[in-house]
Amino acid sequence: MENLIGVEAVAATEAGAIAAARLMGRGDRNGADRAAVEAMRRAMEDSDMSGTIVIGEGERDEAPMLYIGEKVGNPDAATEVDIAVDPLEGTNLVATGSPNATAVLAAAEPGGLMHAPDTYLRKLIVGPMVAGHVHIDDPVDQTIRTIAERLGRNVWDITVVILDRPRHEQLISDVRAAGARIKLISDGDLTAGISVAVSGTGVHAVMGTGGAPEGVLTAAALKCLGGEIQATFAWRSDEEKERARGMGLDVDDGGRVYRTNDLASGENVVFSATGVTDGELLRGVRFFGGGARTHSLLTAYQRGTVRFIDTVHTFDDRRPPRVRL
Ligand code: VTB
Repeated sequence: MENLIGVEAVAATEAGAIAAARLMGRGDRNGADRAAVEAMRRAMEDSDMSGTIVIGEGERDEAPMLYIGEKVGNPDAATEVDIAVDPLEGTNLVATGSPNATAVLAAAEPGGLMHAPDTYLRKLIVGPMVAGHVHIDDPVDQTIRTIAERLGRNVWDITVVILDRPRHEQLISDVRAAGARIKLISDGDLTAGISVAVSGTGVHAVMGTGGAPEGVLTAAALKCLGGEIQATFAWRSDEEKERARGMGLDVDDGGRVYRTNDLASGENVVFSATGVTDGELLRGVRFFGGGARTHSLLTAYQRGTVRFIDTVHTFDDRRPPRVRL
C-alpha cells in the first residue's frame, strides 16, 4: 500500500506546491491557499486511491474543498486511506515570498491518523537522537541540556524554533536563560517540526503552541523519520471543546500528553512534503520556460524509506522538458 500511496501523495503535494508558488509574493495568502487546495484535490481525483479527509481545510460548512469527511480520489479504487492535508503550510510565507512554505499530505489506513479539531496543541518536538529522553512538562532548561547532551554539543550550539507570538513570551525568555539559540518564525511550525528530524537543517527542537492539525501531520512525518512529538491540547473556548467531543476526543483528559503514536497510530503511514519557497529542508518551486522543478521529501513508515525527490514537470507537451543536473 505504501508504495502506491507514496506516488499519489507526492504527485498531490507537487501539484499543490506548483500552484501556490505561482502566486509567491503577491500578498494574497487566501489566493495562494485556494490555488494549492484546488491543485491538490485535482491531483487526487486522478489518483488510484479512495480517500477520506480527516485533517483538511476545516469543517464542511467552512471549507468548499478538502473539508473533514470529504471523499477524495477514486471511490472505486481498492486502496482505502485516511488523508491529512495542509495544502499550503505557511500561507503568509508565500504571500511575502518568505522561506519554508511547503505543501504537505499524509496518508494511513483508515483510523491511522488522529481526527484533530482545529484548535491548538502545546508541542515539544525533538529529533531521533533525543526522542525518549525529554518530557514536555520538564523545565525548559533541563530539556535544553538534555538535547545538547544527546547531540554531543553545548547548549549554545542548540537552535530552538518558536512561533513568534505574544503567548510565547515566557517560553522565549526561558530558552534564552537556558543559553540556547532561538529562531522565531512568523508561521510554519510543521515545516520546522519535520526539519528537526533531518540533521543538517540546523533545527534541533520546536517548542510552543501551534495548530493541532499541523501537530498530527508532524507526527506522521516523525513516525517515518524518527524523532518525537509530545503535545497537550490547549483549548481556546468551550465551543472548541464541544466540537472536539463530537469528534470522539476526551477533552477533559487532565492535560494528557499525546505522543507520536497517539497522533499517528497507523501501521501504514506515508508522508509527503514539497517545498513551495526555499527553506532549510526543501528547495522551493523553480519555474522555467514551459515547466517547473520541485523538491520533495517522501517517506514511508513500513518500508523505512526516505526519498528526496527532484522532479522536472513539463507544462507544454510540444516542448521537450529542459532537464539540467
Ligand atoms: C499555527 C502553526 C502553523 O499557523 O497554527 C499558526 O501551527 C497559527 O497560529 O504552522 P496563530 O493562531 O497564533 O497565528 C501556522 O504558522 C501556519 O501558517
